[in-house]
This record gives sequence, structure tokens and C-alpha cells, in this order.
Amino acid sequence: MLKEAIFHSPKSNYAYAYNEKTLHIRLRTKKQDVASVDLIHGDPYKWDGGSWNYETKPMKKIASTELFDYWFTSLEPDFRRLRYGFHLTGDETIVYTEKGFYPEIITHDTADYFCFPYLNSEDVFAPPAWVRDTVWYQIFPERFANGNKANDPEGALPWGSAEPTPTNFFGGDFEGVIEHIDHLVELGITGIYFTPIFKATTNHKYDTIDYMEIDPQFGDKETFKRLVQVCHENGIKVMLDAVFNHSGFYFPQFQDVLEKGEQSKYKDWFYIWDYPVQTEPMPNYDTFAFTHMMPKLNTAHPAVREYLLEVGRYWIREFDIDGWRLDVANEVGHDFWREFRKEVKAIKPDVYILGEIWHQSMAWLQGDQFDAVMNYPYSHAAIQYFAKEEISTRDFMYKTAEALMMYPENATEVAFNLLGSHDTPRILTVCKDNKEKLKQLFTFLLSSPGTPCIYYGDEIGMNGEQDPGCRKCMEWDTTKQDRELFDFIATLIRLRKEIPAFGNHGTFQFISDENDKHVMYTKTFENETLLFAFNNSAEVVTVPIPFDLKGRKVTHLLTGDEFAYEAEKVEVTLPAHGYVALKL
Ligand code: ARE
Ligand code: CA
Repeated sequence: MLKEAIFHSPKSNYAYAYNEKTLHIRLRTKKQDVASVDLIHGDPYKWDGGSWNYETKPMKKIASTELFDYWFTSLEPDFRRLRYGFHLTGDETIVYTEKGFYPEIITHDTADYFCFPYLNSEDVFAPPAWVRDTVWYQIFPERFANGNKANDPEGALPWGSAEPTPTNFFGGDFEGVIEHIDHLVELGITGIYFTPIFKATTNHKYDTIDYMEIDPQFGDKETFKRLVQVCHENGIKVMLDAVFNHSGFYFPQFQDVLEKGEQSKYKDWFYIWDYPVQTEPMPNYDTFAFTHMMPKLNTAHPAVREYLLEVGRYWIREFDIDGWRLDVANEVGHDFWREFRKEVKAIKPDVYILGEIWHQSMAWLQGDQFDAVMNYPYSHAAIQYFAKEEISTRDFMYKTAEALMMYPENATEVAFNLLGSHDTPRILTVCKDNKEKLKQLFTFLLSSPGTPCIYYGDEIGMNGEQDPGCRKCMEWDTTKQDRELFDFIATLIRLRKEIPAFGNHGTFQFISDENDKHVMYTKTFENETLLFAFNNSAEVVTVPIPFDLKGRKVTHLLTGDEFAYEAEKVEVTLPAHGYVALKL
């Protein structure tokens, strides 16, 4: 047994409170090195004479990656405390504890075992319950719909008349969203994420001038209130973008520093290196990336904190928004986010806090900061596999499993999964306009653990390269929309809502062989098993279904067809880049 590969760490994604009663325990071992694992567990204070009163519980292998196997069990400790270790069987039998390895279970002392000291309810990672069943839709307000020409910014171009550039405007606004709410209801989405709406100069509005004002090109506060109301009446939650890492260049506090230099009372709101403040050839202050238009805010400064916390509270209190998406969340201090969580949750306990982080984010998902992060790593492998065909089935399965093992299950359940955004090329373009591949990706996304987000226009087959290309005006001419694709995605969303195993309540498990040219996984919930199969090649493949289905009625979920299998051995034939979702 390779001891160096064996790993566990309490209070992490390896041992965490799933809810107020339940602990989840995971263990990592070298791949195919260990035949079985039992959790040795007991209350630290429960003794029989001189002997620790422990029990054992078999663990289940739940995932495999290129190098490791992952084992899992869940349990409800009687007194909410746990002392534990692992009994591993392979070519030898060993016991793994916090202090190392032993040949057998120690019972005269528990000091060396792992410790989950107490399951304190206030520490449980508890995201809002509604998020788990939400299907998100991302709107870039300048480009979704122009419902009021009177508020168009100067020089706004006729809708869709030009390719998007970093600086042009088309006049999208809130009234446009209200006007097209039926499109969203028909699609079936239940949450909208709006990129920034506050006063700013650019078309993307990430350069905030005033966090307390709506940008006039989108409407006024009354219109925004109406928008939130219309969304709520239609069962749609509203999430706004909080750009707290940096302000815009024209933020009055920064302008004051530019003007008064060291004399400005706002000088410590930013990280100014020296005076006079300059923007050329390089800014002499901290910025987002090297953008002089985006001076970094000092979130350790009490006045800055109070200002931003009030922004966080204000839009919830006055406008009843349901979520905050935090821009460049990983470059802002943890301490600020801890306070932010407390402040906003005090006003609306079930507000959703989503951090924009593209990397491993465990440090923010401990229950005291964010409810979720934008889960770019999850779909990355799927995009490499389905869209680009640059990784094998084996690597797709391993990378996806790795992403699923990266976080506690309660964090994965509300992870914000996406195939693209205003920061990436559109998914159809990544698929080189191959619609079958696109459908594979949406089927995967909508049947994955986590909450999916659809980037505006992806549902009607819009294309576009990297920013600014991915920010085209939404196509509203239905003859130019891909309605077949729209219906397909609407069907996926409906299935996700109707069948618990399809959506976020099913347990996800790969069942393919590493060397296949196709991939299969099951989603199970109680007695229900769904099987998903995808052909990752341009040739027709025949896929054996590894279940005994004789005499069973099977439903083809994407077409609605039902059929009964006669033979014991069942196969499905998939065309090039074909896919199937079966209810067994
Ligand atoms: C503009 C140009 C870009 C150019 C950039 C460079 O359009 O082509 O590359 O300037 O300065 C907003 C606008 C952008 C604008 C930018 C700067 O929407 O159009 O870009 O402001 O003016 C990293 C961060 C992540 C960030 C991305 C963009 O970690 O937080 O970069 N995303 C947010 C928003 C953006 C927004 C800003 C931040 C700034 O979602 O829309 O940009 O407020 C990797 C890395 C990630 C990296 C990611 C993307 O995988 O691991 O860390 O994200 O790539 O680059
Ligand atoms: Ca307008």
C-alpha cells in the first residue's frame, strides 16, 4: 500500500458538517491500491472500562481520478462529536490516524485519532435552500434588449447593427428585460444574474462611479424596482454584481485623490504608491490587472468597509434583491467578506453570495464567506472533451471527478456551473458551430450536480469570440433564433425540475470504461436511475447498457418515447456526437 498517497484532513472537503447532524468523511488513497476501507469511529468520551467504545463503518469508493481513489461515508454522531480513523485493507492491513499509521486498531487511547471536535450548528455551511433548484440566466444589460430609446447613451447604435467593440453602445436597459420576461419564463429559468448596473462609464459598467445609483442608460430606481417585482412575480430571483475589488476611475473619492493628492481625505481608500498620482506610462497605484481605470479599493480601511457594506445592505433592503455576485472576489480580503456575509444575511437570511473565483476556492467556502463560486473548473474538462475533443474519456472522467471532490457536497450542490460568460468565447463558437456538441454540453450541464447558468443568447444559438465578441446584441428576430435549440434547452430545464434524479438531487456516477470513445454516467435518487450516454466521436457507436433491463419499461427522456426491452443485453446506437438520457 502506498502510504504517501493516503490523505485526510479534518474540517476541510475531507471532513465537514453536511447539516446540523450529519458529518461527511472522505479519504484519498492511491488509485487501485486499496480494496476496502472502514471508518473507525466513536465518541471521544465513551469508554468501556479501559477501552474506547468504537464502531466501524464501511466506506464506499465514490470517485477515481488519474492518481487517486476517493472513499466516502456519512454518519450522525450521537453526541455531535467524533474521534475517528481509517482501517484500510489491500496488500496489507493498516490503520491510518492523525499521527500516522498503526498495524491495528488502538483502543487504550484515542489521542492519535482524527478529531472532529463538535458539530456546532452555527458553523455549518448552509447556503439558501432555494438555490439548489435554481436555473440561472446571465444578462449583460447593455446587450439584452432595448426597451426605451429615450435613455440610450449618446451615440448608441441601432440594435445589432454592428459587432460589439470594447467601447460601443446599443442601448439595452431594464425595460427591455421586462418586455422579454416571457422569453425567460418559457425557457424555464428561475434566477437572473445581471452584470453591473450601477453608474459607470463603460458598456460593461465594471468601472463604478456611484454604487448607490443605477446607470441612467438602464433606467432609474423605480424601473429597477419594477424589474425585480416582475421577476419575483414570475418566480425568478435577481442577483446583482458587486464590484468591490476596485472602483472606477471616475469614482468621486478617487477623483478627489487625483486632485488633492496626499491632502485628500480619501487617500487611504486606495493603494497609492507615491505622489503625484499618475496613470501614465503605468499607474502608480494598485489596480485591477494593470487597468488604470480601475483603482483597487482598500477594504481594510474602516470607511471603505462601511461604504461597501452599506452598498451590500442597501440594494437588498430597498430593492429586495436575492443575491450578490462578487467581482474579482479572490483579490479582496477574507476578513471583509466575513463581515459582508454577516451584514447582508442579517437583512435577508437567504440571500445568495456568489464569489467570482476561477480557481480552487475552498478557503472561501467554509460557511463564513460565500455560498458558492463561479465553477469554471467544473465545466473546463467538459469543454475540452465535448467541444474541443482534446482530452480522452478517461481524462474527462478524472478531471470531472476531481472537480467534484474539490468541495464539500453541500457546496457542490449550489455551485454556479457555467459553459461560458461575458468573459469567455461563446460555447457555440468553442464548439466550432457544431450544434450536436453544444447539445451534449447543455445535457451534461443541466444534469450535473450544482446550479447551471445559461449565458443570454446561448439558448438561441448565438455565437461570438472572446470579449468583446461574446457580448453581441441579443437576437430577437425569431426567424433568426434557433428555436429548435431553445426547445431543447427548455426541455432539459423542465426535466431537471420534474425528475429529482435528473437535477440537483441525484447522485452522479461515471460508469464508462477509460478507453471508450463514449462516456456514460448515472444519476440516482431513491429508486430512480437515469442513464446518460454521449458519443465523443464523429462515427456511429453502439454502446452496451450495463443494466438488466429485460421486461422493464425505459423512457427516452429527451424524446419522450417509451419502450420495453426484450433482450437481457441492451445496446443503444448513438450517431456522431449523439447523446441519450434514459430513465431505466
Ligand atoms: C478589458 C478588455 C480585455 C483585456 C482586459 C485587460 O476587454 O480584452 O484582457 O481589459 O485589462 C471588465 C470588463 C472587461 C475589461 C476589464 C478591464 O468586462 O471587458 O477587459 O474590465 O477593463 C481574471 C479575474 C476575474 C476577471 C477576469 C476578466 O480573476 O476576476 O480576469 N473577471 C471580472 C469580470 C470581468 C471584469 C472584471 C473582472 C474587472 O467578470 O468582466 O472585466 O471588473 C484565467 C484566470 C482568471 C482570469 C480568467 C480570465 O483562467 O485564472 O483569474 O480571471 O482567466 O482572464
Ligand atoms: Ca435604452
